[in-house]
Amino acid sequence: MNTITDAKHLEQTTELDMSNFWMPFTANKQFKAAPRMFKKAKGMYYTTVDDRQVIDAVAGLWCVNAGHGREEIVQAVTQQMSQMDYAPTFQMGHPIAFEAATRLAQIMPADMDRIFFTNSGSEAVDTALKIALAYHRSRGEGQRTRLIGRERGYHGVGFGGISVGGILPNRKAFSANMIPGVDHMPATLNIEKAAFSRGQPAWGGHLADELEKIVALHDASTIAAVIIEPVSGSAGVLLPPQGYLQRLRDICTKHGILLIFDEVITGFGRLGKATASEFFGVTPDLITMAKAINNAAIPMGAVAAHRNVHDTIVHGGPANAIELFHGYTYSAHPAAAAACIATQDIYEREALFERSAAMAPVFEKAIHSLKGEPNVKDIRNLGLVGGIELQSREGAPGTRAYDAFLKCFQNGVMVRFTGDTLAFSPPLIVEDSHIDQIFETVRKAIREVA
Ligand code: PXG
Ligand code: PLP
Repeated sequence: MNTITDAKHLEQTTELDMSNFWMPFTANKQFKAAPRMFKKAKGMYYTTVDDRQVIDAVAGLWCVNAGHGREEIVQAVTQQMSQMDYAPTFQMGHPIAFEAATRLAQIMPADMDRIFFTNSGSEAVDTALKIALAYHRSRGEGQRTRLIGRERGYHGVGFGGISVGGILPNRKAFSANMIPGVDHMPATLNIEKAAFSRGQPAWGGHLADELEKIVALHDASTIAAVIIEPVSGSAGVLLPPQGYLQRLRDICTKHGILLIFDEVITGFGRLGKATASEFFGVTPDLITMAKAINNAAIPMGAVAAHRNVHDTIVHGGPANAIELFHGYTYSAHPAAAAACIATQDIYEREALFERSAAMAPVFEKAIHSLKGEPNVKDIRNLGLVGGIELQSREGAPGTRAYDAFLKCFQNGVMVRFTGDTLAFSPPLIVEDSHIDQIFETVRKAIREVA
């Protein structure tokens, strides 16, 4: 049994049994031997169990876009829980579910206003893939079953998501059971050609043409959908080269293939607009979202579908028949819906998407000021997302970034790391002084792990 016996790490309790919680995406043994624990969060800061203030440079896990502990959300959820804790949305409804869908529809690209609720990004991804298959079947093209993802893509952890995803460790143990008929386009990162680009790299737009090669191999008549993250976060902040997304859109349109943008990270102001689709001016057929949909207060995800996709499925069948055999017990859970509406109110009232756009140049300047520090191999940024890729240590990949992450935490900054890339995605309420504190701490940490 792993326990923390050092009373100073804990409030009130002197011993915490850590053996039962099997932690997600965590080195369990390493963590439990030297835990990092938070007990409170407000605004830009966490408080550790031993009462240190730690600035949140990643908005939790890319999700707390309005900052922590927002009273309006707490009140909306509390009020909803006491009024009605739960009601099903299978053959029943409650107004707040419809209201939440309408609020989301208002900020989605034109005509992408049909909203299916899930409880996470992973579920949103599997839902979107299933909608794509159902759409083609409704059109009498049920042979369109192939799905196309991208190397280094992250689409959550469901079987659908890991099949189209391209992060090898997430797939390896399960690789014999991937869903069949999936191909992957190449990732867009090329450090030799585009190191230290500010914003979208000039090199690499032609990589979209790899999709044509896959289409030529299988024939468009067998392909249902292409799914990509407009900007990928989890794999280490990979940006779409200039022109790349529009080219993918054009190829998909030409061949009748649905395009899915996985906006679980890019949605809700991360790039300075409601969606990356709006930011880049490229409209997909389906958008997945989660995380900042309700400031991560209650688990929630969603898929926004273009009316054409929705209407093809929903208006294609008889009036009394269930059109899509899919849904979750907690789809549009009242508490999550209340949090969603309260969060959208905050985004609107405080103009946080615009604020994000306004802070992006400050963030860009600060992160790129680390060029030239020891082992800094590349720096990539767009909106309020950034990555610093460090040179890996010989024979020990990932350890340099982990050590830098630890130093940062000890010095009051929580960053995220993946491989040897440090990732940043601060809450959109971030101020100049926070940005200074974050990157000066990171600078010091990088020097210390040289
Ligand atoms: N799609 C994308 C693009 C994501 O970033 C998911 C789907 C899955 O969402 P859920 O809610 O099922 O986790 C994500 C989630 C990291 C990290 O290390 C990123 C995510 C999740 C956990 C860790 O950067 N993104
Ligand atoms: N497993 C069993 C046995 C169930 O009855 C259900 C839902 O009724 C599920 C899984 C799916 O749960 P959820 O709807 O929360 O995704």
